[in-house]
Amino acid sequence: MPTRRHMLLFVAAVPAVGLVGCGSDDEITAADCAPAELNDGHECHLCGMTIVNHPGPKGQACLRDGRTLRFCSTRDLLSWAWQPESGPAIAALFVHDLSRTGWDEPSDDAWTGAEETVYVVGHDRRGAMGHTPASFSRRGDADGFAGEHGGRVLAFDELDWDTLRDEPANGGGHGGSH
Ligand code: CU1
Ligand code: ZN
Repeated sequence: MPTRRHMLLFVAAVPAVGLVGCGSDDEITAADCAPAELNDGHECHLCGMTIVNHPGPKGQACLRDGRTLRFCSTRDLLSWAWQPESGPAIAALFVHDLSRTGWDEPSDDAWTGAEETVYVVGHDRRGAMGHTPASFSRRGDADGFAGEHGGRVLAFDELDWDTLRDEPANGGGHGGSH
C-alpha cells in the first residue's frame, strides 16, 4: 500500500503528464489567472516557510491545472519557475509590486504580472531567503530603489541564476570603507 508521501508525489506528477497529449479545454490560460489571497496559513511551495512571517516581495504561480502555488520570495518563485518541469505547467506568475506597497510587509492587494515587472538585483535589502529581486511595476521606482539600496535594474527576461545570488554579479561597489 503506498505511503502518504508516495501518494503526494504521484498526484504532483499527473498534471505535467496530462498536459502533453490532450490540451483539454478546461485548462487555465493567463487570461483566467488573477492574484490569489495570501494569508498566515500559506507556506512557500519551495522551502516550506510561512510566507507572511517574512519581509520582501513574494510570488505566486497560477497553474494551467487551476492550482495556485505561493512562494516566500521572488527568489523562490523564480527558482521554481526555472525548473524544466515547471515551465509547461505555468499559466501566469505574479509578484508583489513594490511601486504600490512596502518591503517590510507587502500588501495582499499589490500584485503585478511578473513578466511586465522590472527588477532590482544586487541591492542591500533582505527578504525571506536573503537577497531577492525587488519587483516594481514602474521603472522610475526601481531606479529610485537602486539609488538608495544599490544594485541594477533588469527586465524579467534578463534575470538568471546569477542575478538571484547575494553578491552583486558585476563585482561593483568595491573600495568603500566603513
Ligand atoms: Cu524560505
Ligand atoms: Zn521559500
